[in-house]
Amino acid sequence: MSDHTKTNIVTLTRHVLTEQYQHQEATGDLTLLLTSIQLGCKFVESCVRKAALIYLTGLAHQTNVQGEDVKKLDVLANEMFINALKSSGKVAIMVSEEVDNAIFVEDELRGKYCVTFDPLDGSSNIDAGVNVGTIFGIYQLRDSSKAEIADVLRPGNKMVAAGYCMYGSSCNLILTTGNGVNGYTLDPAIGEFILTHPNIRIPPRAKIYSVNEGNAMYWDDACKAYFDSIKFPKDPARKPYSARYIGSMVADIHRTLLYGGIFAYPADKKSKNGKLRVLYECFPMAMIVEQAGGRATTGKTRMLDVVPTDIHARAPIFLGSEEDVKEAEEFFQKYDSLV
Ligand code: P6P
Repeated sequence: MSDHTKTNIVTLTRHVLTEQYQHQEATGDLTLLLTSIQLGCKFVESCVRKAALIYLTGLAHQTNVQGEDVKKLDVLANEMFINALKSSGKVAIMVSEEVDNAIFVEDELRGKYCVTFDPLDGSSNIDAGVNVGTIFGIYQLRDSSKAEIADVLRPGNKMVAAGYCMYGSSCNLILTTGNGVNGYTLDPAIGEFILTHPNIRIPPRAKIYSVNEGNAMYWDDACKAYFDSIKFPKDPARKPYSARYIGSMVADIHRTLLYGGIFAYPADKKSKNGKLRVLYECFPMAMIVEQAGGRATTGKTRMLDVVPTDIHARAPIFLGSEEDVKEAEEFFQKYDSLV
């Protein structure tokens, strides 16, 4: 008798279909949309893997809407996802970190989903071989909408799915469709994402904090006081937290999701709304972390309740283990009330 586990492979598509079958109204459209996202991820993975060999690293001598230097891989990844999503026939609106304005798909190819994405987040780390990733969030068009910008300027709690794909020692795709979080690993031999991390749950607390301390001189007093409270605990029974910061959001969040702790990109005197973008960084990561039993906040309000005013709007973010993030929020509230 063959080893059943080796021939009963649960691919991402099969897993999502099984989950979707439980919803009477499911049409298979989301599964088909996710197939086009998987294609984009496989393409980017192959480019990242051989970037140095085919001179894809280095600057593309362009700057993006954020005014950041664009790397060749950014350009390739962005074009790939736009083409894959458009040709799926399931998308009406796309918002890309690399494109100034929202992209409205022509009528004949227009579907019912809106996809926000950062095609290659953390790309400033590519030349150093550090993990980078693609982040995406998915909304459905509002009822009877013909596709307007208001369909994407909605709170993150209206998203129907979110995920990221991390390009590192292996290629891991983490996905939620609103019913928990699952992780899939690309098997390049068969070109399929295989279920390897079913029902991911974030630990309720862990002694790890992940923030760019190089910005500490710009933080407000409440933020400085919170991080000091976990680095220099007053209670002799409590040990200081460990610092872990890669500077590539997908990598930092993936570690936080699996090991726990708190990740933060606070607002500061340099960036009054923080650095990370709401639609294609904060919201997808907040949905994933909440679906895994964690918590995500701006420091004052639940991240997924934020209503973005612009497709490239930024927000401060603290997310991770529920107990750690709750402690930070209580700290800020108490500190603010003292000041
Ligand atoms: P800093 C990468 O450029 C990015 O958008 C995220 O991936 C990452 O979390 C953040 O910026 C790092 O920013 O200011 O710490 O280098």
